[in-house]
Amino acid sequence: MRAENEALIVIDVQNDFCPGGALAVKDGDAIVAGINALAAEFATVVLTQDWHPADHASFAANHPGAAPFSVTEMPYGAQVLWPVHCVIGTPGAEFHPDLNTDAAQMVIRKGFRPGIDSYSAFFENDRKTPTGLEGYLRSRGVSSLVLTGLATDYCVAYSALDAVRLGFDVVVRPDLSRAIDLDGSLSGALSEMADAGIVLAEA
Ligand code: VGL
Ligand code: ZN
Repeated sequence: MRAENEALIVIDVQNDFCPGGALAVKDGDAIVAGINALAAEFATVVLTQDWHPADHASFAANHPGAAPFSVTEMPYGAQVLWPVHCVIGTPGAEFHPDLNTDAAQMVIRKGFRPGIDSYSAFFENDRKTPTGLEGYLRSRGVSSLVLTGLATDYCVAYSALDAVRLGFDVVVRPDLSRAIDLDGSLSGALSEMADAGIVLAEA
């Protein structure tokens, strides 16, 4: 077992991010068995779930004329317009059926406000509105995090960058994460994480 102050954060391992899903990440399902094995080592396991209403502002379909994967300006900054995905209560929003959700004590849902996206497990995309995860982890005595999941270059990277900013020690497991890789977003996210002091390794 890991030390009591260590938690595993599993980001968005949901059907819509896996092959066949609405915003499928290549080989997104290939990480599930490894995540299950890793979760058995941790006393604290948190799962996140992307959880959008159908009228969510991050969906290209809600911006007439906008193509999926184009970028628009929101009051809080640039926003990629995604295919409709992870709609509340739909099968695409459910966890991958092989993910061992029994291992988790906490599930954080994010992105449920229609007007603002939330890539990070800690803050919405204004980088200010909290999800509550920081308080949950601190009150459980957690100071060190291992992050895995989907997608490396969006929700995993945003979560990891917020976590170091909040003062957590952070390891991202690239081998147990998979990327969307839109216009070089993976290499950009990896260098930003390394520069921020995030350990990118099997640790
Ligand atoms: C994600 C794009 C839109 C992710 C979520 O989980 O990385 N990416 N919503
Ligand atoms: Zn989303």
